[in-house]
Amino acid sequence: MDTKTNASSDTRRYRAIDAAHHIHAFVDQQALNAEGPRVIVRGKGLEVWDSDGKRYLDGMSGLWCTNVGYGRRELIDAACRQMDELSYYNMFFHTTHPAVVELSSRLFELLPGHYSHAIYTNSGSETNDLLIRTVRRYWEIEGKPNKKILIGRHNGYHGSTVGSASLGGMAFMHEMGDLPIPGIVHIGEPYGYARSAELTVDEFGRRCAAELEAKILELGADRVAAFVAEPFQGAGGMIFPPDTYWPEIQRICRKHDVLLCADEVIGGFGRTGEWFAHQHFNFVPDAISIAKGLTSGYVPMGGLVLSQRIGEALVERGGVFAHGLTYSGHPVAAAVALANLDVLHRDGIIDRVRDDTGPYLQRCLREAFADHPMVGEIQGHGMVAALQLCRDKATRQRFDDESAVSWHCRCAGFDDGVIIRSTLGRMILAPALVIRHDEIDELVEKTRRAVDRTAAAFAAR
Ligand code: PXG
Repeated sequence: MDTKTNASSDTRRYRAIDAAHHIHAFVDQQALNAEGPRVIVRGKGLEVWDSDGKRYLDGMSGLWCTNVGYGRRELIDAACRQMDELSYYNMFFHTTHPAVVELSSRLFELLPGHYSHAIYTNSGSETNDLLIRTVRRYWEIEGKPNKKILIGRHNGYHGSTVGSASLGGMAFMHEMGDLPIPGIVHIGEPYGYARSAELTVDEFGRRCAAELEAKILELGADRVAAFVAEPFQGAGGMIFPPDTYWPEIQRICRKHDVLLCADEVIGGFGRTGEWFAHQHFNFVPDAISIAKGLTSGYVPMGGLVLSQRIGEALVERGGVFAHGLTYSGHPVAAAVALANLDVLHRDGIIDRVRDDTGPYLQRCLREAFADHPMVGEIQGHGMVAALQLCRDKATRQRFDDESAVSWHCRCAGFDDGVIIRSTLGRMILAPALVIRHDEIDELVEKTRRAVDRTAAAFAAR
């Protein structure tokens, strides 16, 4: 493992300045400073290099976002051209610009016809804050101002701002600073591995969905604005719901006239082998949150996509919607997004995930781990997968300190030159959609070695 002593002088300098001035995301800063972060300096395709020249195969697409890989010339050129032409203009005071117009044109070609409008942002968090405001505004316009409550899920992740962290169900985030804000409640997550022994996976899926109906009835449907969830849960452990879950959720939302909102910040733009994850799970949201893969992470951009029902209400009957960001629809972000969508489309990258590389990754993982004593469950589809680490496969017993176990596995991977994500006892793989077969082989082989090393380290405890 890298140590402070064998790091290069560049690395030591970066670490010293970073430790002095930079507070990082979701980390004990003092512990990080003691160890020193890895300094990533370069990326190409699926590979990144650190400041000591070590190469890593990135099995996490940065942070679920570099869908076309690092360093794609088309995106770089689009950014340069746009900066040269019009580096900035805003969406306020009756103006627009061609970059955002062309992006909308392309985006709504990709989306089914029942979506009509988008409001652009700079991130997933902003998008989900906007989602809260938009669904409440929609019900005001519909003459139902009491329909205000949003229902999210425990362990869901929708971002780090006040609204989006409230919508998410991360208890440790809520504990800091009086979250959630009023009018947001949560139901359980469809985490099938933790179900009780007498339930089948399908029964468990129906039972999780039934929680939504119970919550709507408890609150009163006339007070519930929307249900918001990730089609598959990402940061909360890459949890794929049982097949029975989404059809039942959709039925319940329609029955009680509750808007169904899909947070596609991770699932969107090809991750499951469909353009959007809700298409894989076969349900039809009223609103879709997008970010990350929209620009493949080259520049920040997000957006809230609205169905005709919501879009037309806002436009035709809503008057002024008092919302706007300086960088909504930023021309450089829009130009990069358009180039990214063009590359995904032109090169058939998402079809390849659906028909070739996705099935290959999933098959390789199942071959490598189906009989592994420490892997209790393998979930995933397309270019996303999770391995559930367990103490006892037969009884589905998990480790007491499962975060420490999965963190060990993640560090073993880094050591071996592969980046895989650890969460609450699950290892996640979500490589760029352009991954080749030989890179999938390397990813699976190195993940196997990391899990083996973790099994050896924890076997005796
Ligand atoms: N929704 C979902 C589903 C996300 O995964 C956000 C919203 C927020 O997006 P921004 O752009 O504001 O970060 C996310 C972000 C992880 C991890 O550990 C995942 C995210 C962010 C940080 C860490 O897997 N997703």
